[in-house]
Amino acid sequence: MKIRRYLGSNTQEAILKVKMDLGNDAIILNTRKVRKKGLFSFFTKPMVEVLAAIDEDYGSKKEKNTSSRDEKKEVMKEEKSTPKVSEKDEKISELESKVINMESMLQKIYEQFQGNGNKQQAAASQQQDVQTVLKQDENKKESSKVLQLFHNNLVKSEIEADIAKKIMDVVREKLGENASMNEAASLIYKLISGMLGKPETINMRNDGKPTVVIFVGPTGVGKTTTLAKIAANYALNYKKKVGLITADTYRIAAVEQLKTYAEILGLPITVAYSAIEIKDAIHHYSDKELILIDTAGRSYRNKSQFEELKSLVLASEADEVYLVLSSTTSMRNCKEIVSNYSFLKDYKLIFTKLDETLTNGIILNTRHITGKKVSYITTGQCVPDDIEIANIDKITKNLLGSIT
Ligand SMILES: Nc1nc2c(ncn2[C@@H]2O[C@H](COP(=O)(O)OP(=O)(O)OP(=O)(O)O)[C@@H](O)[C@H]2O)c(=O)[nH]1
Ligand SMILES: [Mg+2]
Repeated sequence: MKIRRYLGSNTQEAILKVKMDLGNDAIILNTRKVRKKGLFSFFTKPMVEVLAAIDEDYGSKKEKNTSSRDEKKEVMKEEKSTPKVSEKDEKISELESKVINMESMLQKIYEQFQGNGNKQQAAASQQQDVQTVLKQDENKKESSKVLQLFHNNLVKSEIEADIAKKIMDVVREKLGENASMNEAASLIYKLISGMLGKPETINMRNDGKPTVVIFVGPTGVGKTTTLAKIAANYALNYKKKVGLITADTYRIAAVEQLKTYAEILGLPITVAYSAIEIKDAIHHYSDKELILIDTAGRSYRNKSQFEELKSLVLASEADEVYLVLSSTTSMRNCKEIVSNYSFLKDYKLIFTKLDETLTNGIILNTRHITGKKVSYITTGQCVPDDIEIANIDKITKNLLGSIT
């Protein structure tokens, strides 16, 4: 018994194919609607599948008949005479047994078809699994590349290696290696801006007494210029009564420098040569709302100068101390500077000369090392314009860098 499958756009077409191939003796075992395989099969019209069977001998009989057709033409004509009754019965019982065989075969074929279908399905899903794993792998590679790019940016921004690592460790812990560019960027942004904290400027006293602020820091970082910028802003924009004191008596030019700013701004200025004179000067300004004290730049390597500075800061009983640092300082030197100024109980950070650097790494590093609040940043030599309250958003974006 031969079993074959025929496809047609409709039942008639499929049955015609059966008859063309197997002849009129073919038995139709089953018909069903099927769809072609493929990505867009769902959108195509279903086909009709016909499962047809024919006696195994049919083909050979057909061949034999065809090959000896001419020779036997005459004989066949003779044989066409009506068969005997016993022969008919024999044929019927033979057909019956064939049908029974066919049924069981059909069952087997059906089961086989099912099995194949399952196997095909399993193979297809296996293939899909492999593709998913490959895709995940690809994504993983892509995302770990994303995290690597962000890490590189932090290092390029001159963020200390241990701080950059800490940030990326949190990112990996919270988002995993599969973090997308946006997820990673927004988390790193949050972490950095959180580390930088909210900037804090001068907290004015509200008990009627003047708020005393003293500026300290290494030589030439921009203490005097920054003090002049702040004085101008409080006097001109906030309309505060401001008094200036300079304790930088090491250089005549230093005193003259602040005197010039005071004259331009129309603010009083007092020169203090010692810790006691500072106390007197502050007392003298009791009618003022804000007193700003300039100090001489101190090399952090000069111990005796540092002792003098300590006594000045103590004598001033300043409400606030500002450590002025230039953003052009190397991180190595900056660490040494802040360790030398660790005698200060509390202070806020001012970063100058941001116009001279590309990266803002020093701000995050120093904030992280000292735990002190960031306040102002200065961006040029122009008094009073080139100063602003540290813009955490801008600094964070600068540190985050861009990824293309
Ligand atoms: N580019 C740039 N230059 C600045 C900035 N702030 C100050 N300067 C310049 O830095 C130089 C030193 O400024 P000063 O204000 O005298 O510095 P200082 O810390 O008072 O110096 P000493 O009193 O000698 O310790 C001056 O030429 C300033 O104009 C800034 O934000 N950007
Ligand atoms: Mg100065």
